[in-house]
Amino acid sequence: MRPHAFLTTLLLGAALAACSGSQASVAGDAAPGPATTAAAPVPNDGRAIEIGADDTMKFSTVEIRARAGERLSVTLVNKGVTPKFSMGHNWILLTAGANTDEFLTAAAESPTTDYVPAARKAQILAATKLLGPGERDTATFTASSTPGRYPFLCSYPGHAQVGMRGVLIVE
Ligand SMILES: [Cu+2]
Repeated sequence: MRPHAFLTTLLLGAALAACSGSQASVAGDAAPGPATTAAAPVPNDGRAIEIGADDTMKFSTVEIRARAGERLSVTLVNKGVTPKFSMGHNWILLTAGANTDEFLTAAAESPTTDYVPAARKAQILAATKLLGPGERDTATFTASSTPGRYPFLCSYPGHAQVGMRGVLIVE
């Protein structure tokens, strides 16, 4: 009697373990959904430019040169490992006359829109999404027909201030 009860307990335990195991596997199967979507081909009919970003808060490219009216596809790749909530990166190209300091101040006050200030959207010429580690996103746009210097930056609070900024020079 006792050995039988013991065996039943063992089997019950095994069944529970199998059950929770299968639940974990279901959750695991669901997780790749968004990742698969993110890996889908992005529209990039412009000249491809890849910019890396990582936990050191630097863009791998801080100067881009383009012809007036040239089509560009800028892909930002977050090669860091720190979670997005404390180390997200984006790539935002602004108008030539934009005040970047004021833009960044407004961005820091816009956590609910991934640090993209809604009131200053008119100053944004192109932008990627805010990326977590391992993510990438492409912004395809046509460079201005007006030669000049167009600032770009990461609008995550504090990042542009320590160097995540650069310039698109349209010639
Ligand atoms: Cu950043």
